[in-house]
Amino acid sequence: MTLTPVLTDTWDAERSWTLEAYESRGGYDGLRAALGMDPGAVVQAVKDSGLRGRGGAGFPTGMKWGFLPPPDGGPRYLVVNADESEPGTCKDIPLMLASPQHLIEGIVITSYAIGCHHAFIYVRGEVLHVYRRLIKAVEEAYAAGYLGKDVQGSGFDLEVTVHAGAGAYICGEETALLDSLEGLRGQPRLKPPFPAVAGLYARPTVVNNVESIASVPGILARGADWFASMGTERSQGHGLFSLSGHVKRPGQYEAPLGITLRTLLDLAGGVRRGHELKFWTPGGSSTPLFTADHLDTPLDYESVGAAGSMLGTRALQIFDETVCVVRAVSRWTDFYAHESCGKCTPCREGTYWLKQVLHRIEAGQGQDGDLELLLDLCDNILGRAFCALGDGATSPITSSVKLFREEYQAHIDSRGCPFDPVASALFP
Ligand code: L3W
Repeated sequence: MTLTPVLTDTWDAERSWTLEAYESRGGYDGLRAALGMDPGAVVQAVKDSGLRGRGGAGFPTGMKWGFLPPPDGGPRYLVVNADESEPGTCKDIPLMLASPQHLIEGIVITSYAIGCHHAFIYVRGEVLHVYRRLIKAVEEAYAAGYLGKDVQGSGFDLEVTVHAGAGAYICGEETALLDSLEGLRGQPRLKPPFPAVAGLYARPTVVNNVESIASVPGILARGADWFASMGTERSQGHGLFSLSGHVKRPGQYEAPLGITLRTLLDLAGGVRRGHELKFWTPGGSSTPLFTADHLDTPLDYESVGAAGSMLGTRALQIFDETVCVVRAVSRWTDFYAHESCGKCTPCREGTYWLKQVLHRIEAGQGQDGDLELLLDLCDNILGRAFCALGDGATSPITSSVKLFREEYQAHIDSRGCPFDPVASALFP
């Protein structure tokens, strides 16, 4: 299996982020095709392509669009979730920097398909350079008649607003994002109702990830069959795989779903010289860890799920044998405890306690029974938190205790980190 540069096709072009560069490589052909079709046929094409949400959950995109109730004369919205902030996840930000018109073309096609006349891009606030690039790209698209009144003479009108968040991971959860966009404190809402029924300003709303929307132009330009011919039977199409950590050439590798880490590592030059793979995340820090035993697991939703993890955002963080798993998991847990929005007790209190226990184990002050305590805390969060953040916080802990229990125990028994010579000397 090899790379399939579709979203990444223009990234090496001179000033790839400009409309001129995008159009010179067939940009907006998908929109021209879509505008010649009935909106319902555009929805059907996306359904037929098999595209599944690229933000982590893998929900079928065309089916989500199909959940919108019939038009009632009131507004309906498209909101692009560009709040990428999960540790390890680094695909949407490079995509928006290198090729923002890909996203904008996808927004116009999607809006046309679902009957939306005002779309929003909710972008992570800390990445000011991406915010600026999006603003400029939207201005270019307005000037060229791809946005605004009567898009390309079609009679279809569309306004796009770029909104910068204020730096909270929870606002990547779709309903917290909607609250934040409405000017409220970003905290998840109870579902149902799903956003498709009552979303932004309680109106029917489609919330999709950046990569999902950016994948739509290719489907319209080249056909649903072309997209569905890539990947596996139930995980179709191409996707961005982000390799980071102890890999020779980190970066975004675009390939059909179902590719393996072994192949991706070959393409990326392998684990850094002289070292070997110890553990990795298939889909960001919220997904259970994998080891070298999973090098040949096809990276599609079904195979990764069957192997006990989640494909998530395809954020492949590579850790070699020099890394202390307790330390890595402890850092992720700090993140979840810091980012917990506080709305529900299992997540707010649970992540705080997980952090305390992990810190003391890491510092050589762990006690017998701490591993059982950690697992018990996870058990009391998993499935009991208000949203996926709580569940996600438990994944690296439960999986790492299962895979590396001796390493945790060694921290407790030797009263220090076996990977840290200073700590080991202090606690002989
Ligand atoms: C209408 C129904 N709509 C489901 C929609 C729903 C949503 C989508 C998926 O979490 C995961 C999470 C993270 N009628 C519907 C319906 N929908 N049933 O389908 O929903 P859901 O609840 O399965 O997932 P989610 O809440 O969107 C996303 C995982 O992704 N993740 C997170 C990565 C982080 C980022 C980031 O930093 N930006 O992406 C990584 O693995 O743990 O499990 O739209 O409305 N009956």
